[in-house]
Amino acid sequence: HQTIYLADYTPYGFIIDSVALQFDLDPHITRVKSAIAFHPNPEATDPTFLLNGENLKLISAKIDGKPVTPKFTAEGLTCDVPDGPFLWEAEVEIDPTGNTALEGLYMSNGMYCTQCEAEGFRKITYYPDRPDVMAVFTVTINGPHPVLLSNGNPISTDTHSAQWHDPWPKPAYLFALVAGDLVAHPGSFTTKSGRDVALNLYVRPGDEGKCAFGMQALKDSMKWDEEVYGREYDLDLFNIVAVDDFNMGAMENKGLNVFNSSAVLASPATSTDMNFERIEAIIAHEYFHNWTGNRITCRDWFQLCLKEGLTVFRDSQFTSDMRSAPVKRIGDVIDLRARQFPEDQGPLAHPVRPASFQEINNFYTATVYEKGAEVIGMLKSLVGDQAYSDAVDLYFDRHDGQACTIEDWLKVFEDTTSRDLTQFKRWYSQAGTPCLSVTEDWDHGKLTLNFKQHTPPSAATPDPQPQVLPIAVGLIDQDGDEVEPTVVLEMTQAEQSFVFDNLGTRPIASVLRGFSAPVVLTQDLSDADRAHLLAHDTDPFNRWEQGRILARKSLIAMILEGKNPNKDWLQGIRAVIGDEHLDPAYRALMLGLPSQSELARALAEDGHTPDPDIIYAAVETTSDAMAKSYANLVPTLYMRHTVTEAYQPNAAQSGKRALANAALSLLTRTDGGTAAQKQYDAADNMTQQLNALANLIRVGKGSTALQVFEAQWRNDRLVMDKWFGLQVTEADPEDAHEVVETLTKHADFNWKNPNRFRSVLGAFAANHAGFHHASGAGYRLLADWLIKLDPVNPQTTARMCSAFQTWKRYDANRQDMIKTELDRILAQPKLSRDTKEMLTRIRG
Ligand code: BAL
Ligand code: ZN
Repeated sequence: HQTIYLADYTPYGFIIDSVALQFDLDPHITRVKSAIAFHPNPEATDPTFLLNGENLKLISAKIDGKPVTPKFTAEGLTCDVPDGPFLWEAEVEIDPTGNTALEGLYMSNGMYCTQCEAEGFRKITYYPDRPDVMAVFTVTINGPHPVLLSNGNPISTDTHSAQWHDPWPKPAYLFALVAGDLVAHPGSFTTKSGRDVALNLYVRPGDEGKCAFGMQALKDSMKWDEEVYGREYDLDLFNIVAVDDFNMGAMENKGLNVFNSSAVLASPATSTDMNFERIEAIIAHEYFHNWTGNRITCRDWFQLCLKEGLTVFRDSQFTSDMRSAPVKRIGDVIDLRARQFPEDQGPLAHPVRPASFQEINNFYTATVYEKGAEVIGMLKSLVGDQAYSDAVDLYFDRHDGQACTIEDWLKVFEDTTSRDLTQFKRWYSQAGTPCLSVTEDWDHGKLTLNFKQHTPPSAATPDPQPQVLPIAVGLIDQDGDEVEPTVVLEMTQAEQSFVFDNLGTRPIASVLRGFSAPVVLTQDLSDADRAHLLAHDTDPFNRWEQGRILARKSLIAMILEGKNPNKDWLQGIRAVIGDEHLDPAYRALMLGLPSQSELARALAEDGHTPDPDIIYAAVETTSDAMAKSYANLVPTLYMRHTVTEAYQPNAAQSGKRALANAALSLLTRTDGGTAAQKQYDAADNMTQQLNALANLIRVGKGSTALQVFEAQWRNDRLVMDKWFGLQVTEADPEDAHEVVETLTKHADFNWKNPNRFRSVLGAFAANHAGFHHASGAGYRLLADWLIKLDPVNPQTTARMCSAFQTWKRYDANRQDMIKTELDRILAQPKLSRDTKEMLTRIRG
């Protein structure tokens, strides 16, 4: 397979004046007619006329009305064309039913839908399928379906035919078509300049009751983008469609967002608080793309973080404003450490803007998205809020309607702030998580913080250079008072010291407040100092972080030295969770423990070989110790925060439920499941029902509830995904692989549906000790399923290969068994480009 390099970019040889498409829909033989007006691009150096195409049957091709015979290439076709403007017309045949990869035009439960990002449009017709080719589309859809949708505004709708026009030039990846027997949940929004926008959420009949929350989230997003970024919506219509078979979470097609139904459908009875929050964030994310992605798009796919990093950053600002900012920040950091750090520290490490790829689908990663958002957060804290806002305004003014690069993005910051961002740009070009260490000198009222940074080399970045690090620091004195409020230190060198003067007694430094840079911090603080920060830090992130570090140290001492859980840590957490002045959601986070794979990473970082069984046992013992130590507080916490009013998915109620459910998990360890069974029987919402069920499974009393649950929800796909997933997540590691085997034989295990596949196999890869079972059964099982799925859906298969990315952490036996499985998959004839690239990189 061919490797594509950022350095090789050249502009396309032609500019498109207009695109007209006609679809005659048929489940097996859909005809697509295209009429595309081209003229030569004066800025291009290569005049070759290339159109991408994949799995297309060409019926006819004409240039200026005359039939032509194109030459087919690996990428599509090429053809001799006139010197000046010309009209390309083609007719192709495609098979939506046979399209199980879910890229291009495909069927999901009898409805037609599309997914074109990144390179799916070439499976619909011959076209220059690259983001820097932007065009105005007119689309005609013929088919016997009540609902026929495409981008933009409808210009005519008859029975069995609809015509759409999108006035905004767009790249092909933003094209969308949906057709089927759908019902609309309508809404409306008036923009700040008075434009009335019709809103619709289209769902399959039966799902009407799951639309209200998504619709409200859309309106909240539209309002927020006007208020915070000054961005208004730009069409008369905004449609969202829910689709059951979808590789990603959702897709920001212009005026016609297509959503994985799990990322939009919500009701109290079927969705958890976490589902509601995620749905609100994804709706916001896709909506915000209208400006950061659609109006201003990417020049090429190497620039993916230009739209994704920025849009993730924007959606996290939105969630922070809608809910609790500290809780959102802590959740984001937990997620970054769980998904991005392993990527950045293993064989898949790549820069936020990669320099090369084989299959772009493999670069929709936590690094591009989440680290990409962290980079923007750092930029904002370096330049300040006002300068950030000015720079972003300039970005919109200067680049509206263009396909841009990271250079364009950084330039607006340089132009508005006169800062030189040359060194900062390394955040886009270097892979790897910087390790930051800090030591202190104390001398008569003067505290010196001595920082060192170093990024481990990787295949992608063999010789990393120092990064620009915004390090937010505050000082807390021995009485627990803040003697120095947060300042942002700007570190640019490999080693650098910062001085705080005129201090009375020696304070404790609260470093990297708010997780101001995505680094691994080593700070030489005593446990007593950490406990002091846990009790008194004014920065909510760092307060939580100190608890987390103490928990991790306690767990690692148990794992390596067989010690008991640290009593001071238990005591410190107890004080926080019992403090009724604190937000319940925040207290629930305080009760969390580092994940088992995070512990494995920490051990490996310190040169130890992690043993998944011992890690599992240490976490269990610690949870038991918490349950015992907090035994006289837990029932009160549980009772006090159990919500009895009508269910609302808002932050206040969901925070209470999070704390009550964290308390229930501890309670179940001492009462054997009595309270969980009671909660299960009384639950009128999915948050309480599912949490009770998890606790029952954990204490071996889940079988009846699981049957009851299945009988109640067997006709609800999204709830059944939870039923499948929970059994795997909560399975005892010893028999997790057998649980998975059994579930994969269930009549409803429709493995071609990505949500269902992920609910079982994805959950399995996340059951750390179960997946890494010493027999290797877990590795074999996942490999079997990846081999089976690859010919059907390469994208979802490749995504799931990352379960193996940490393989070099483990012992020689496990490494050998994993290697055997990687090689077995790699030896499959006709392995997809997606999976092959992933496994080759992981294998190293
Ligand atoms: N653009 C792909 C889905 C998303 O990031 O919104
Ligand atoms: Zn996005």
